Amino acid sequence: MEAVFKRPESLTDIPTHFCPGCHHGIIHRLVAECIDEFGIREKIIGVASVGCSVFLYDYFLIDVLEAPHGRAPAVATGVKRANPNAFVFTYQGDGDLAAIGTSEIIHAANRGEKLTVIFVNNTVFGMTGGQMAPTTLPDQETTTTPYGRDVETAGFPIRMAEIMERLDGTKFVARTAVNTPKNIIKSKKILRRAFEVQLNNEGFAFVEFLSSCPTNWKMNAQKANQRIQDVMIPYFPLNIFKGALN
Ligand SMILES: Cc1ncc(C[n+]2csc(CCOP(=O)(O)OP(=O)(O)O)c2C)c(N)n1
Repeated sequence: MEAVFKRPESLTDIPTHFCPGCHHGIIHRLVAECIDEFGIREKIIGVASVGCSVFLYDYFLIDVLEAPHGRAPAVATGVKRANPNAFVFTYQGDGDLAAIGTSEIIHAANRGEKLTVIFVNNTVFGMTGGQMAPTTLPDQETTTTPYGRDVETAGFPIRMAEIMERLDGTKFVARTAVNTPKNIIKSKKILRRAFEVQLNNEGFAFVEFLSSCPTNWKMNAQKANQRIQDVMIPYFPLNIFKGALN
């Protein structure tokens, strides 16, 4: 029988443990396809964050380092500077990148480190049980905002891609989603371009993925995809903020 669909070689052959409807699996696949297509499995080094993203090292057949919470861009900076020919990327959640790690991401981007940052924004602290993250939407119920996020006391959701866009050190900045087949196809193009930016030694690339967390959002996978469309995208618009697809 002719195979029309197969696992990228950069992914391990083990079943995923992510919750049903979680988007990490789709994003992993897109990253793995890029690694395979650019033929960089032997020179790529991933830096995983703390949170559900950490399981990167279980699912990728590549070298992966684990950074302390939020510190992936700092660790990746050291890895890349010590190995300028390596392809170095971080893979971070919103609690990791936009809360405890805000300082590291801002300064790595501002320094123009030649890194590729993959930011998975699911608007909650997923692994620890659904607490409010900086990206939690106004009125969104979480375990620490049981009556909904009140912006008067809990502040506003942070739009990280827009902040990255304003820094002189960044070369490519985009926000994308994988909630529909069309968005997945677009995401692949964006991710490929983000890879090229580092492969061409151009500089810092940042791709924000709007991602689902059906377990902590307390809804099924289908409704979670709809929530991304109806609630998240209006607040976090999909766009290529800096740079362009070739
Ligand atoms: C220094 C430190 N503080 C707190 C924690 C606990 N902790 C583990 S995962 C996590 C939240 C991660 O949230 P996010 O980055 O949004 O990732 P997700 O699980 O949603 O993918 C926290 C606070 C930790 N591991 N280390």
